[in-house]
Amino acid sequence: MRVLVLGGDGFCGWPTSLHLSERGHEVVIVDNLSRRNIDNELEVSSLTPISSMSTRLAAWKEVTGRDIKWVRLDVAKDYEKLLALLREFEPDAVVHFAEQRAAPYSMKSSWHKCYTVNNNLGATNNLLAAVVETGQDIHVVHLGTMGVYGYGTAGMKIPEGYLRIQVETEDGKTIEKEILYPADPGSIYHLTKTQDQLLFAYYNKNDKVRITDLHQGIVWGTQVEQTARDDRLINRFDYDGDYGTVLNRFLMQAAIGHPLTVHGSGGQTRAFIHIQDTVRCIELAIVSPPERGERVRILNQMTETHRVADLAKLVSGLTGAPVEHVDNPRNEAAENELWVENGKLLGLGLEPITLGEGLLREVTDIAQKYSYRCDRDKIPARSMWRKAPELAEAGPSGL
Ligand code: NAD
Ligand code: USQ
Repeated sequence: MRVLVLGGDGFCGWPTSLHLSERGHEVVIVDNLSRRNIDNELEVSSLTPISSMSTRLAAWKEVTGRDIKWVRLDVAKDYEKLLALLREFEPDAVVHFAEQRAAPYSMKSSWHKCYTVNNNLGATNNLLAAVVETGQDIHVVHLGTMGVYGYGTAGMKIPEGYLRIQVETEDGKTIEKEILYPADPGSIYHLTKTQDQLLFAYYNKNDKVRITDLHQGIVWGTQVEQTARDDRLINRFDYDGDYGTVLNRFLMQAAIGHPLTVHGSGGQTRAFIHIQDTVRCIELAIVSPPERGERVRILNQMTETHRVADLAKLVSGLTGAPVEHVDNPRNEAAENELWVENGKLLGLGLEPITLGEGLLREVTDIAQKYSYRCDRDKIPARSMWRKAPELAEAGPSGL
């Protein structure tokens, strides 16, 4: 298949591109390198020494003999170039990773809020408008987030995208319907993902665009089979207070003897998936697209759920690192339960890597090996969800 990977230089996009290339798909990457520029803005670098795009692609060619092309363009701004590329390449599928993905970064200032909304919604709408304009039957596979649902489940399992409801009509009848699960974003970043869902629903209804939206949990781990083959192919590892996600941060903190930074009580429960499973899920989604005319297919791309405090305990037990409960900079529920339906990807053949496997290897092979590159000053999460302390007192709203 011909696959266009938008955001193919990123943490999920790079290993996905290599995985798909190795599986025989023809891959073209689009990326504007905004993520690397944000590292410059934040004065931080990936813990792992990532190579430039041209070095990465030359190394892949050298190691496997396979070509991956890279086109540098801004999906949110360069609409005409994107349209021309779709017309020229005629992809069977477009995998859309090209968004600003950090919740803390999206909350840093009003500028960061505007950037995140303009970038993410601009990119998604440009892609969908361009797909329709080409007249081609392109399957759009988007990386969404578990966070669109909020994390409170009122005692029920979160279904895969749609909620079955019953409505009483005026003449006393009961009608059954399926609606998009009510959106409950917890940050400006998560808000953009809930709005992406409406763009997908509309273009799917009006233009019959085939769309798969993968509601992914927090990704942990660094390497996949292909990125581990050569140092020049290594994947990025974010550990800083804005882009580092919780489990990878704990693994790095343990490696350098830093206390594990649990926000508040650590009672927050979240969904997780290993990066190797991410790339497998994306391939599964690509090779079994929805039918034309089928509604947007939503799959929950996660394999297990954990409380943050339990993760800290697990990593501490493996490494001896102390646990520190720090003030939570976010406006989120201190405690929540989370049950998630994920039968669709399992049904397509996903065999999950669980947390127990590989956790310690991740600490030694990646976090310890590159710990000399860590800037300890970048570890604390300094992006605040609310400015005034009196507002923070009010506590989070939500389900
Ligand atoms: P990332 O920031 O590492 O990668 C995103 C890539 O997209 C970067 O290389 C960036 O330069 C590029 N990009 C951003 N805006 C662009 C634009 N306008 N034009 C062209 N390129 C652009 O993020 P990631 O961790 O790889 O996440 C990829 C996707 O998966 C995101 O949409 C994110 O919301 C989703 N996701 C990630 C996680 C996670 O834990 N990392 C979990 C769930 C969902
Ligand atoms: N947390 C800590 N200590 C830390 C860092 C985080 O306790 O040092 C807590 C946070 O307060 C939060 C939880 O861990 O309760 C998760 O935070 P995170 O930064 O790991 O994840 P999040 O901000 O939700 O975002 C990440 C990705 C995002 C993706 C999302 C999936 O950056 O792109 O959409 O995970 S999900 O969480 O399922 O919505």
